[in-house]
Amino acid sequence: MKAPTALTSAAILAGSASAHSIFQEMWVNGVDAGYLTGIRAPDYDGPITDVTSNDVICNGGINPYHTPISTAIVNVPAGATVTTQWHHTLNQVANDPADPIDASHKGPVMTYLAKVENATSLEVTGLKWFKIQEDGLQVSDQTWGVDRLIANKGQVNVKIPSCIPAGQYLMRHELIALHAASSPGGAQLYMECAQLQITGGGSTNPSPTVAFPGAYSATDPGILINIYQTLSNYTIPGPAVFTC
Ligand SMILES: *[C@@H]1O[C@H](CO)[C@@H](O)[C@H](O)[C@H]1NC(C)=O
Ligand SMILES: *[C@@H]1O[C@H](CO)[C@@H](O)[C@H](O)[C@H]1NC(C)=O
Ligand SMILES: [Cu+2]
Repeated sequence: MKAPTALTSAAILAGSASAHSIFQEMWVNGVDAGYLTGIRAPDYDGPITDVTSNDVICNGGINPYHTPISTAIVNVPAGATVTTQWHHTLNQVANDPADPIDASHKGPVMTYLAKVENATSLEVTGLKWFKIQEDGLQVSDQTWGVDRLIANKGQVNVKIPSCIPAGQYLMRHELIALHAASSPGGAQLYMECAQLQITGGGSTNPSPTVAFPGAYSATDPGILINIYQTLSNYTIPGPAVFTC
């Protein structure tokens, strides 16, 4: 990790460990799709810190994908709940205190979908992403999406909208660790994309849509932020969540 100059001692402690995370398995309505099945996961668990890089789309650039990349496209009925699983590393070690992610890595958890022609195509630029889930700061007790992810043993429940058109989609599942985010480029973005075949559904065109890169700026209030204070609000990066 980088060692920015003006950090609190908590952030410096947090920055000393390479305690990152990878989204690596999912369940559809409680049924395990299989380890790494339909998920493009890198071997290395490190973050993306340049929000203008193509690596923020689906990772796989500076952190190359584990090979062979899954060619599975996971069937998901519209309206289903997808449960995602994060772990500290791809090859988990027993009794890892930083599994599923180090507790210092506080920040939001988000999920996006983009309709694609071919969910196994590795060409991911130019897609139109809409947000379907977000979990930022609960102001009352200053707990974050990542705190809830840790409490839930690395799992996040994401409801797939019931009204979107059937077809192939990429699901971009992301968390942003803000422990070093008080200096520009300090926020750590972790994301993987899953290959979905959504069935059923409806005919609603989801909106708003955003581009990656483009949806985030390095100076967004949710990206450039000192979390070592009591926050009265937190602006989750990206667009509003689409609902049917
Ligand atoms: C989808 O993309 C994969 C990977 O590029 C390719 O092997 C496959 O032929 C494509 N399928 C179709 C139907 O175009
Ligand atoms: C959000 O919190 C920041 C820092 O605590 C504060 O400066 C700002 O006024 C707050 N904004 C709103 C809309 O409450
Ligand atoms: Cu980390």
